[in-house]
Amino acid sequence: MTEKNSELKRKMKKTLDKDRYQHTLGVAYTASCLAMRYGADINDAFTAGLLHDCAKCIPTDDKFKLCDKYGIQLSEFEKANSALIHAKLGAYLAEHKYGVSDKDVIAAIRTHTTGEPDMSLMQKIIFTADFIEPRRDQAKNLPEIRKLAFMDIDKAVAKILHDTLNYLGKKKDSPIDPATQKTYEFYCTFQWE
Ligand code: DGI
Ligand code: FE
Ligand code: FE
Repeated sequence: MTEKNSELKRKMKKTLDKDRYQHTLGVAYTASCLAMRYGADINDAFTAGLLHDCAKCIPTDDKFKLCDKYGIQLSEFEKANSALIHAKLGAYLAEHKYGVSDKDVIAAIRTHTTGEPDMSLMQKIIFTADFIEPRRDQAKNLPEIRKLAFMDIDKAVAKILHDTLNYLGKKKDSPIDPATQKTYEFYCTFQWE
């Protein structure tokens, strides 16, 4: 592991709770494997995985204060659904607190929750790794999506979005972020079946 990544790993162990830290390691290693498969930079994928949830354990009040302080623009949806804020705030902290300069790594952190249309390989890797890392066990169709992720990442992204929209649609009090919907509309042309 690079010196920089070991340092970031130590920092994440300090700032995240135990479960979130274990999930973070799962995402970092899964993202590295996807990078091997698709020819992305392995160390960058590891960095993005390590930092993707770096803002997750900040109390909600503080998340709003920090976004205000740093001039991070939140959508109406994010203001009403604070669970989504950690993606944008995390991308900011990755750059300004943790010293990441790679724009693609920062973008991958920013879009890891909702995705966005026409993502780069690194963005798709983090979006997918977050969903399939070994400790995840709640989502339907995980075995199939895990296989698909290593066969055709666009199809995996499409299926993850499809299942997420389906799941949120059925759940009470879980409105769908227009950003997630837009991402699905872009990726649904990649048919997984
Ligand atoms: O941070 P993680 O738990 O690893 O996973 P995540 O970043 O994908 O999701 C964070 C939270 O955001 C999770 O509780 C699910 C929720 N979420 C993702 N997309 C949407 C959403 N919530 C709503 N209401 N609408 C969405 O479109
Ligand atoms: Fe997250
Ligand atoms: Fe995550």
